[in-house]
Amino acid sequence: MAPKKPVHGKLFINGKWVGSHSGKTFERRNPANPKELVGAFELGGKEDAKQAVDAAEDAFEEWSDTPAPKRGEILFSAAQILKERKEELARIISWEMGKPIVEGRGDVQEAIDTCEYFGGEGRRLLGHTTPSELKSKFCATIRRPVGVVGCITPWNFPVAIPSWKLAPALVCGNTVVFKPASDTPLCATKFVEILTGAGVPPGVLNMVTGPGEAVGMSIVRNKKVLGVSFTGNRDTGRAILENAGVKKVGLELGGKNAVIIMPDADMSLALDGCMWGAFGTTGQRCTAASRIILHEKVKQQFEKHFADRASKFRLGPGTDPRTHMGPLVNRAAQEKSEKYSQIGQDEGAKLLTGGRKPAREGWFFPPTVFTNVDIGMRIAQEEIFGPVVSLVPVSSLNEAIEACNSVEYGLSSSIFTRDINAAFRAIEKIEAGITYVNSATIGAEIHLPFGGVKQTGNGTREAGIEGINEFTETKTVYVDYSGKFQRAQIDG
Ligand code: UN1
Repeated sequence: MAPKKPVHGKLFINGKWVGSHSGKTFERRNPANPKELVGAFELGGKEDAKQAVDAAEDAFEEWSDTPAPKRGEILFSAAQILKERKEELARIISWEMGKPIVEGRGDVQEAIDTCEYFGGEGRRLLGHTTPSELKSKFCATIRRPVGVVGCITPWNFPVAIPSWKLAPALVCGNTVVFKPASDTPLCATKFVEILTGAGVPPGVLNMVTGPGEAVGMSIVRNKKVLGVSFTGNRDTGRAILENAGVKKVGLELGGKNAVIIMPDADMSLALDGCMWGAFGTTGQRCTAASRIILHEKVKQQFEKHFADRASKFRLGPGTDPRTHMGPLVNRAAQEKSEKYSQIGQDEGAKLLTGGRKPAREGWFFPPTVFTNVDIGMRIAQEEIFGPVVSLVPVSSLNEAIEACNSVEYGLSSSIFTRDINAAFRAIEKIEAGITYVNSATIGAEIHLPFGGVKQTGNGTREAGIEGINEFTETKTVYVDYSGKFQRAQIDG
């Protein structure tokens, strides 16, 4: 049973659930059935963001002095609570955001993995040591927390992505102001409850719900905030960079990810991979496969089966276990998929299936497949963030790689082939942060770095061992125990 009672969500500042200065709330509705209210959430603003930052600043000294293994233990407890409440949370995710329940469970599992992984970082947070050029001198690096950090998260992985940011931020000794997406405030509230229940002390983690311009930008502009981590759309990412001033900023801004299918590929595997990569989470992943670059020798065979399978997908609420694909997150997302379906037809691509919103309640849109897409067309260049896929025919591996690289983004990519030379050539030449061989573009594991090149980001990576770089400053330490005055570069 999905929870059905509307919630009144509050802000979380200095260890207390509080109302906003505005005294107003905003609503979130079930995307599969917009008549149904998920809840009303406090409409935070500049004042609330400021209060949250002040609370985080006050809590910083004690938290950053807490031994990192103790901070890690709190994350292990959070992982335990997430395990116990996995099913409940998965249902809330499906209800509030729309993804099928099986994917909701995956979202929670990703948060469990992340809390366990970064819990373990409490006993690592490795620096390095290296010899000195001088005698009797010790050289090393240690990691220090950044300070107060702002974590601004999207709705598509409403528990997992917050965990990618909050878990490393906390274990590294930062205090946090968390601004979740306004489409998934309930998931964020639950995650904060769990972290607090696991023992995160008051002031260390604060959450302010509300509009990006008022809340998010106040956090970004606040001089007491020394780091910002953001996942979301490119325009917001740019605005964050422009407003952050001199701060540590980590950005993950989406993709236009491609799967390359070579003639020697296992076709049934490639079909399964493309269905999952393109239509998993209703195409609403930064890593979603929105372009399939097809070798002309397998074009006919592939497009027929792919469109056939896509047209048989069952749309429905995420909470219904029979659902293949849930709704889009909101009306604007549905309109965007519809708009691009029209653009594709106007550009002269051939629509094989989908393209029109169904006559039913909810923000649904069917799997939509275009073929004979020219790589320069807008549907093959712009991020749609919906179940709209472009099949692009090519005649060689080089042409496929060139097509793959012809976009501004560079997050994920994939190639289906049995030819090891082709696979390694793709690994080397594709401009992306992630390349899969014989697997879809989605499904990154949390102990490996996640992020992209070109306009996908600004060079940071989340998750894995590199995930702590975003939330630590490196301090270089020199200890001269020679008892003499020694000058580097001169006395060596
Ligand atoms: C995203 O789409 O922003 O690799 C994150 C994946 C998931 C995370 C996606 N583990 O598809």
